[in-house]
Amino acid sequence: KGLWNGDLIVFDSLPSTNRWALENIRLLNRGDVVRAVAQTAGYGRFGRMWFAEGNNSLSVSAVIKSEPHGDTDAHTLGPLAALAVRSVIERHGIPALVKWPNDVLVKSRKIAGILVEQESNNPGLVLGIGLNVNVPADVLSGIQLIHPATSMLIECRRVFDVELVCSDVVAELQATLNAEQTPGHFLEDWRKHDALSGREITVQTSEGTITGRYDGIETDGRLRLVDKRGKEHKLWSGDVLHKM
Ligand code: BT5
Repeated sequence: KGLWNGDLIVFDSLPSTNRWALENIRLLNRGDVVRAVAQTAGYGRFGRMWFAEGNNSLSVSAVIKSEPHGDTDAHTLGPLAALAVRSVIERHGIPALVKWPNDVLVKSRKIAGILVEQESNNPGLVLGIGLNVNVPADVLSGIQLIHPATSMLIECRRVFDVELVCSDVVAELQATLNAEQTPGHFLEDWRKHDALSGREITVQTSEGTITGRYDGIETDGRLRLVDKRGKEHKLWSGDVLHKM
Protein backbone atom coordinates (compact mmCIF):
# COMPACT_ATOMS: atom_id res chain seq x y z
CA LYS A 1 0.00 0.00 0.00
CA GLY A 2 1.00 3.59 -0.52
CA LEU A 3 0.33 6.56 1.77
CA TRP A 4 -3.26 7.42 2.74
CA ASN A 5 -4.65 4.43 0.76
CA GLY A 6 -2.69 5.39 -2.33
CA ASP A 7 -1.19 2.67 -4.53
CA LEU A 8 2.24 1.12 -4.26
CA ILE A 9 3.65 0.78 -7.78
CA VAL A 10 6.71 -1.47 -7.93
CA PHE A 11 9.19 -1.71 -10.81
CA ASP A 12 12.06 -4.19 -11.02
CA SER A 13 14.26 -1.42 -12.31
CA LEU A 14 13.98 2.29 -13.11
CA PRO A 15 16.58 4.96 -13.80
CA SER A 16 15.03 7.07 -11.01
CA THR A 17 11.78 6.78 -9.07
CA ASN A 18 11.66 10.58 -8.60
CA ARG A 19 12.04 11.17 -12.33
CA TRP A 20 9.38 8.56 -13.15
CA ALA A 21 6.93 10.06 -10.63
CA LEU A 22 7.53 13.60 -11.93
CA GLU A 23 7.04 12.52 -15.54
CA ASN A 24 3.82 10.70 -14.67
CA ILE A 25 2.51 13.07 -12.01
CA ARG A 26 -0.73 13.73 -13.87
CA LEU A 27 -1.58 10.02 -13.84
CA LEU A 28 -0.76 9.63 -10.18
CA ASN A 29 -2.83 10.36 -7.11
CA ARG A 30 -1.94 11.84 -3.76
CA GLY A 31 -0.39 9.08 -1.67
CA ASP A 32 0.79 6.89 -4.52
CA VAL A 33 4.25 5.48 -3.89
CA VAL A 34 6.61 4.40 -6.66
CA ARG A 35 9.30 1.88 -5.78
CA ALA A 36 12.18 0.54 -7.87
CA VAL A 37 13.85 -2.64 -6.66
CA ALA A 38 16.95 -1.49 -8.53
CA GLN A 39 17.56 2.15 -9.41
CA THR A 40 20.20 2.72 -12.05
CA ALA A 41 20.45 6.52 -12.26
CA GLY A 42 19.24 7.86 -8.91
CA TYR A 43 20.10 11.44 -8.08
CA GLY A 44 20.26 13.72 -5.06
CA ARG A 45 20.13 17.48 -4.57
CA PHE A 46 21.93 19.79 -7.02
CA GLY A 47 22.14 16.95 -9.56
CA ARG A 48 24.45 14.80 -7.45
CA MET A 49 24.29 11.05 -7.95
CA TRP A 50 22.56 8.64 -5.57
CA PHE A 51 23.79 5.07 -5.56
CA ALA A 52 21.06 2.38 -5.36
CA GLU A 53 21.97 -0.33 -7.84
CA GLY A 54 21.44 -4.07 -7.28
CA ASN A 55 18.49 -4.96 -5.07
CA ASN A 56 19.97 -3.94 -1.75
CA SER A 57 18.49 -0.48 -1.37
CA LEU A 58 15.11 1.02 -0.70
CA SER A 59 14.29 3.54 -3.45
CA VAL A 60 10.83 5.08 -3.25
CA SER A 61 9.06 8.26 -4.30
CA ALA A 62 5.77 9.35 -2.75
CA VAL A 63 3.33 11.72 -4.41
CA ILE A 64 2.22 14.46 -2.01
CA LYS A 65 -0.34 16.94 -3.29
CA SER A 66 -0.56 20.37 -1.70
CA GLU A 67 -3.48 19.84 0.63
CA PRO A 68 -3.94 19.28 3.50
CA HIS A 69 -0.56 20.90 4.21
CA GLY A 70 0.34 24.50 3.55
CA ASP A 71 2.65 26.01 0.96
CA THR A 72 5.78 25.45 3.07
CA ASP A 73 5.47 21.75 2.26
CA ALA A 74 8.51 21.58 0.07
CA HIS A 75 10.73 22.72 2.93
CA THR A 76 9.25 20.69 5.76
CA LEU A 77 8.80 17.44 3.83
CA GLY A 78 12.54 16.67 3.82
CA PRO A 79 12.95 17.01 7.59
CA LEU A 80 9.68 15.09 8.20
CA ALA A 81 10.77 12.20 5.98
CA ALA A 82 14.22 12.14 7.61
CA LEU A 83 12.56 11.79 11.03
CA ALA A 84 10.30 8.98 9.80
CA VAL A 85 13.24 7.01 8.35
CA ARG A 86 15.24 7.67 11.51
CA SER A 87 12.62 6.15 13.74
CA VAL A 88 12.19 3.08 11.52
CA ILE A 89 15.88 2.26 11.65
CA GLU A 90 16.12 3.01 15.35
CA ARG A 91 13.38 0.43 15.91
CA HIS A 92 15.83 -2.07 14.45
CA GLY A 93 18.35 -1.11 17.11
CA ILE A 94 20.34 1.37 15.00
CA PRO A 95 20.73 4.70 16.82
CA ALA A 96 20.52 7.47 14.23
CA LEU A 97 20.43 11.26 14.03
CA VAL A 98 19.03 13.71 11.51
CA LYS A 99 21.03 16.44 9.80
CA TRP A 100 19.37 19.42 8.15
CA PRO A 101 17.84 19.44 5.72
CA ASN A 102 17.35 15.79 4.87
CA ASP A 103 20.05 13.38 5.97
CA VAL A 104 19.88 10.44 8.32
CA LEU A 105 23.22 9.62 9.90
CA VAL A 106 24.49 6.69 11.93
CA LYS A 107 27.69 7.53 13.79
CA SER A 108 28.29 10.38 11.32
CA ARG A 109 27.80 8.11 8.32
CA LYS A 110 25.01 8.69 5.86
CA ILE A 111 22.47 5.84 5.71
CA ALA A 112 19.60 7.60 3.89
CA GLY A 113 19.02 10.56 1.62
CA ILE A 114 15.85 12.46 0.80
CA LEU A 115 14.96 14.59 -2.19
CA VAL A 116 11.82 16.73 -2.58
CA GLU A 117 11.00 17.93 -6.08
CA GLN A 118 8.19 19.83 -7.71
CA GLU A 119 7.39 20.20 -11.39
CA SER A 120 6.53 23.78 -12.25
CA ASN A 121 2.81 24.35 -12.91
CA ASN A 122 1.84 21.37 -10.81
CA PRO A 123 0.64 21.29 -7.20
CA GLY A 124 2.13 17.81 -6.75
CA LEU A 125 5.33 17.32 -4.81
CA VAL A 126 7.45 14.22 -5.17
CA LEU A 127 9.21 13.01 -2.05
CA GLY A 128 12.07 10.62 -2.80
CA ILE A 129 13.63 8.44 -0.15
CA GLY A 130 16.75 6.35 -0.58
CA LEU A 131 17.84 4.05 2.24
CA ASN A 132 20.86 1.74 2.27
CA VAL A 133 19.31 -1.49 3.51
CA ASN A 134 21.49 -4.47 2.52
CA VAL A 135 24.34 -2.62 0.80
CA PRO A 136 27.62 -4.35 1.71
CA ALA A 137 30.63 -2.37 2.95
CA ASP A 138 32.80 -3.22 -0.07
CA VAL A 139 30.15 -1.84 -2.45
CA LEU A 140 29.88 1.45 -0.51
CA SER A 141 33.64 1.83 -0.29
CA GLY A 142 33.87 1.28 -4.04
CA ILE A 143 31.82 4.37 -4.94
CA GLN A 144 33.02 7.96 -4.80
CA LEU A 145 31.18 9.64 -1.90
CA ILE A 146 31.65 13.09 -0.39
CA HIS A 147 30.84 11.78 3.11
CA PRO A 148 31.24 8.28 4.56
CA ALA A 149 28.20 6.02 4.21
CA THR A 150 26.74 2.99 5.95
CA SER A 151 23.81 0.58 5.64
CA MET A 152 21.45 -1.35 7.91
CA LEU A 153 23.33 -4.53 6.98
CA ILE A 154 26.67 -3.02 8.02
CA GLU A 155 25.26 -1.71 11.32
CA CYS A 156 23.33 -4.88 12.32
CA ARG A 157 25.33 -7.60 10.53
CA ARG A 158 22.12 -9.11 9.19
CA VAL A 159 20.11 -8.99 5.98
CA PHE A 160 16.75 -7.18 6.01
CA ASP A 161 13.63 -7.78 3.92
CA VAL A 162 13.54 -4.61 1.79
CA GLU A 163 9.81 -5.01 1.17
CA LEU A 164 9.11 -4.99 4.91
CA VAL A 165 11.40 -2.01 5.43
CA CYS A 166 9.44 -0.30 2.66
CA SER A 167 6.10 -0.82 4.37
CA ASP A 168 7.53 0.32 7.72
CA VAL A 169 8.87 3.51 6.11
CA VAL A 170 5.55 4.24 4.37
CA ALA A 171 3.56 3.67 7.58
CA GLU A 172 5.89 5.83 9.65
CA LEU A 173 5.90 8.56 7.03
CA GLN A 174 2.12 8.60 7.03
CA ALA A 175 2.02 8.93 10.83
CA THR A 176 4.63 11.72 10.75
CA LEU A 177 2.84 13.68 8.01
CA ASN A 178 -0.53 13.30 9.71
CA ALA A 179 0.85 14.54 13.03
CA GLU A 180 2.25 17.61 11.26
CA GLN A 181 -1.23 18.88 10.54
CA THR A 182 -0.38 20.68 13.76
CA PRO A 183 2.48 22.75 12.27
CA GLY A 184 5.74 22.42 14.19
CA HIS A 185 4.78 19.10 15.78
CA PHE A 186 7.99 17.60 14.40
CA LEU A 187 10.29 20.08 16.16
CA GLU A 188 10.43 18.20 19.46
CA ASP A 189 11.49 14.96 17.74
CA TRP A 190 13.97 16.95 15.62
CA ARG A 191 15.60 18.55 18.69
CA LYS A 192 16.00 15.17 20.37
CA HIS A 193 17.86 13.66 17.43
CA ASP A 194 19.63 16.63 15.86
CA ALA A 195 23.17 15.81 14.68
CA LEU A 196 24.01 19.52 14.46
CA SER A 197 22.85 20.51 17.93
CA GLY A 198 25.28 22.99 19.55
CA ARG A 199 27.73 22.93 16.64
CA GLU A 200 29.71 25.52 14.75
CA ILE A 201 28.71 25.05 11.15
CA THR A 202 29.39 26.44 7.70
CA VAL A 203 26.50 26.49 5.26
CA GLN A 204 27.09 26.74 1.52
CA THR A 205 24.15 28.41 -0.14
CA SER A 206 23.56 29.65 -3.66
CA GLU A 207 24.29 33.16 -2.35
CA GLY A 208 27.55 32.26 -0.64
CA THR A 209 28.95 30.71 2.51
CA ILE A 210 27.95 31.55 6.08
CA THR A 211 29.64 30.35 9.27
CA GLY A 212 28.19 30.46 12.75
CA ARG A 213 26.50 28.63 15.58
CA TYR A 214 23.66 26.29 14.61
CA ASP A 215 20.49 27.32 16.40
CA GLY A 216 17.96 24.66 15.34
CA ILE A 217 15.25 24.87 12.72
CA GLU A 218 12.00 26.77 12.26
CA THR A 219 8.49 25.36 11.94
CA ASP A 220 8.70 26.10 8.20
CA GLY A 221 11.91 24.07 7.87
CA ARG A 222 14.45 26.91 7.66
CA LEU A 223 17.81 26.47 9.40
CA ARG A 224 18.72 29.09 12.03
CA LEU A 225 22.31 30.20 12.36
CA VAL A 226 23.87 32.95 14.51
CA ASP A 227 27.00 34.44 12.97
CA LYS A 228 30.03 35.83 14.82
CA ARG A 229 28.49 39.29 15.03
CA GLY A 230 25.41 37.83 16.68
CA LYS A 231 23.23 38.29 13.61
CA GLU A 232 20.60 35.60 13.06
CA HIS A 233 20.17 34.03 9.61
CA LYS A 234 17.33 31.77 8.46
CA LEU A 235 18.18 29.64 5.44
CA TRP A 236 15.84 27.80 3.09
CA SER A 237 18.44 25.57 1.49
CA GLY A 238 22.12 24.76 1.42
CA ASP A 239 24.76 22.25 2.35
CA VAL A 240 26.01 22.08 5.92
CA LEU A 241 29.67 21.44 6.62
CA HIS A 242 30.57 20.71 10.21
CA LYS A 243 33.16 19.10 12.41
CA MET A 244 31.90 15.94 14.08
C1 BT5 B 1 20.40 13.14 -1.19
O1 BT5 B 1 21.01 14.11 -1.92
O2 BT5 B 1 20.84 12.63 -0.21
C2 BT5 B 1 19.06 12.70 -1.75
C3 BT5 B 1 19.04 11.30 -2.26
C4 BT5 B 1 17.65 10.90 -2.70
C5 BT5 B 1 17.63 9.54 -3.30
C6 BT5 B 1 16.23 9.06 -3.59
S1 BT5 B 1 16.15 7.38 -4.01
C7 BT5 B 1 14.54 7.53 -4.55
C8 BT5 B 1 14.46 8.85 -5.29
N1 BT5 B 1 14.84 8.71 -6.68
C9 BT5 B 1 15.94 9.44 -6.96
O3 BT5 B 1 16.49 9.50 -8.09
N2 BT5 B 1 16.38 10.08 -5.86
C10 BT5 B 1 15.51 9.80 -4.73
P1 BT5 B 1 22.28 14.95 -1.44
O4 BT5 B 1 22.00 15.54 -0.09
O5 BT5 B 1 22.55 15.84 -2.57
O6 BT5 B 1 23.41 13.89 -1.28
C11 BT5 B 1 24.01 13.28 -2.40
C12 BT5 B 1 25.39 12.74 -1.97
O7 BT5 B 1 25.23 11.57 -1.17
C13 BT5 B 1 26.22 12.32 -3.16
O8 BT5 B 1 26.99 13.37 -3.65
C14 BT5 B 1 27.11 11.21 -2.58
O9 BT5 B 1 28.30 11.73 -2.02
C15 BT5 B 1 26.29 10.66 -1.42
N3 BT5 B 1 25.68 9.35 -1.77
C16 BT5 B 1 25.29 8.89 -2.97
N4 BT5 B 1 24.75 7.67 -2.86
C17 BT5 B 1 24.81 7.34 -1.54
C18 BT5 B 1 24.40 6.21 -0.80
N5 BT5 B 1 23.81 5.17 -1.36
N6 BT5 B 1 24.62 6.25 0.55
C19 BT5 B 1 25.20 7.30 1.15
N7 BT5 B 1 25.62 8.39 0.49
C20 BT5 B 1 25.42 8.42 -0.84
